[in-house]
Amino acid sequence: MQKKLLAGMSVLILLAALVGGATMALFTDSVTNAGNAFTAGTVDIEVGDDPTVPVHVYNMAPGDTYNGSFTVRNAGTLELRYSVSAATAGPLFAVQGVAPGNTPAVVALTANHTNVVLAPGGLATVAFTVYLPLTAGNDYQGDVGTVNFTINAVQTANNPLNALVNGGFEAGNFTGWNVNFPELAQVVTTYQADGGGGPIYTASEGGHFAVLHAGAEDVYTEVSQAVVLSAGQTLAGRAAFDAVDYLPFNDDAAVVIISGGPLATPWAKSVAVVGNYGQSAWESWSWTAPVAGVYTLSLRVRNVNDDSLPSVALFDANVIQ
Ligand SMILES: [Ca+2]
Ligand SMILES: [Ca+2]
Ligand SMILES: [Ca+2]
Repeated sequence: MQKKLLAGMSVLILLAALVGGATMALFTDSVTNAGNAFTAGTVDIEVGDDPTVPVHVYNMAPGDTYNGSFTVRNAGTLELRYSVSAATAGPLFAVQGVAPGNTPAVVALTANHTNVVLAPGGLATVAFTVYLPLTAGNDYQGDVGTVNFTINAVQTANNPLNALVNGGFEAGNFTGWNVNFPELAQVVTTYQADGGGGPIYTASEGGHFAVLHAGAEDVYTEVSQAVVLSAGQTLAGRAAFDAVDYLPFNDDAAVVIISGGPLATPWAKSVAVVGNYGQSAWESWSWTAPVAGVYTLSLRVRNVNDDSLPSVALFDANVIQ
């Protein structure tokens, strides 16, 4: 492919910081027992010394990479956690013309941009690149683009990152979980397989675990919980399956990760796997988020082919690592 050198191209990179401010709801005490004043802390994040000054990059040629950075500062009185996102605008970042030669510039945040903790007064540098591909065509000559960086900050106090509530069911109930058929789901301390004739299970972690019974044919009994994960964070847990049925009534159970639709199945069992009336021991499963996002952890079991001899799944020790 012919590489086209462009002249006279200018790129405007505008640093516009949206300051995510929040005021913590502590309180001021003014009762007669003097001297007990409490003052609300503040969450306040700033960009650079003067966030209104834009960075200008002129004369980018296809193949050029601009390496930029800016500084963020915790100007409040509370420790905070911030995340940065970048949004582009302008023709330099838009697809133009027809392929080949219609690849626009791209911006990437390269460091320190997700869930970075800053103490009061603390500084951090956010690095980014703007890259104009060699395959950019003449349509991009002279074009201008703008990048807006948004920094959202929240307090870290009493605000644990990515909490999974009651992941090991130690509350003794389903606090934190969505349960679609409560009559088919219990939190227990022991479970005996095969309706009381099989092996006895105790908790894999702590003293309690969840037991889900299959219900109507081909309908999952499910408990689920949404969690926020950063890229590279891992969800893990333990599960076991008690086949109460025989083939061809291939009841099954699974741990499913949902984001929009089903994304991954890090654990699954069925009658076919454990054998007629069989069961598995507690097994560990894990799954790592490829990108930051909100994911739903679904624990489930169902009857297959009919609704009799409902099989059972056990779940425990769900954690974010
Ligand atoms: Ca437990
Ligand atoms: Ca069994
Ligand atoms: Ca069944």
